Amino acid sequence: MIPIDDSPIVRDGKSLILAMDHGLEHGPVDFEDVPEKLDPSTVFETATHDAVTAMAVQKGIAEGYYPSYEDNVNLLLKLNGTSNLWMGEPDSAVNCSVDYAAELGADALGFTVYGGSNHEIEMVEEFRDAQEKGREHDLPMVMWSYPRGQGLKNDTKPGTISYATRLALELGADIAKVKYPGSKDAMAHAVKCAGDMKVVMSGGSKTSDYEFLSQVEAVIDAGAKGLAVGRNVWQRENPTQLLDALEKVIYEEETADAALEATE
Ligand code: FBP
Repeated sequence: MIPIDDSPIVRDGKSLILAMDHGLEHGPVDFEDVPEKLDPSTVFETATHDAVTAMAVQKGIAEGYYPSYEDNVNLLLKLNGTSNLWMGEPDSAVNCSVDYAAELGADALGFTVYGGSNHEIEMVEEFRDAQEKGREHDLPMVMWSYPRGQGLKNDTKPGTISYATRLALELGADIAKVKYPGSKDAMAHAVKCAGDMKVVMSGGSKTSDYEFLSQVEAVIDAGAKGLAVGRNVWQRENPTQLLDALEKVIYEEETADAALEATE
């Protein structure tokens, strides 16, 4: 297994993963205000920005669109995913094999684990198969570590997010993508619980430039190694401008204020 810091999805120890699997996870509703983004090429274009270390998509999008972008974008193939039409206890169908992801040119794998769901046992066993197969292909594994289910009333409270990062470390993820636990201190604790595994913050629904950049500044200060973000980038009118600012906050560790001033 190559060291994670030598992976193409990592730049100077950090990652900015642009996620675009929302059409499956949430449905076309996420594109209502930005209908032009229903064309995946538009988001792949955004992912050619230097700040973006990988684009996370499902198999069908990779098959149809990645061949045109393979020279300019690193591919993170999301192996599982479920639609919002599913009304059961949180679960995620495995939609792509590791061998096929490698054939499509993946540079990394992504896998959701809903710790705490009544389906946790099967999900973790599926994760095991994917993680071990990924090792054979030298493909790092990013875990969408999202504890949720009947027994979890609040899936972003500090103790839940630090459990999410620890669970990812112990199950063999290279990067854990977790929700923001509400404060810099709580994120710092979640990062500590992850040992030497990288933690990145999940973007969440769109907020203002300043609010989002300040949250990113806080998580970088807390020791997180970047972002895996979707809506907060591609739902914007000018995603490139925000990526310019994110590049400063994540890789150059500038403040949100300084990054905004330099890029406006
Ligand atoms: P956002 O930055 O838009 O929140 O995307 C991150 C992500 O994990 C996507 O990969 C995924 O489609 C979505 O959030 C799932 O969100 P949730 O399950 O919390 O609704």
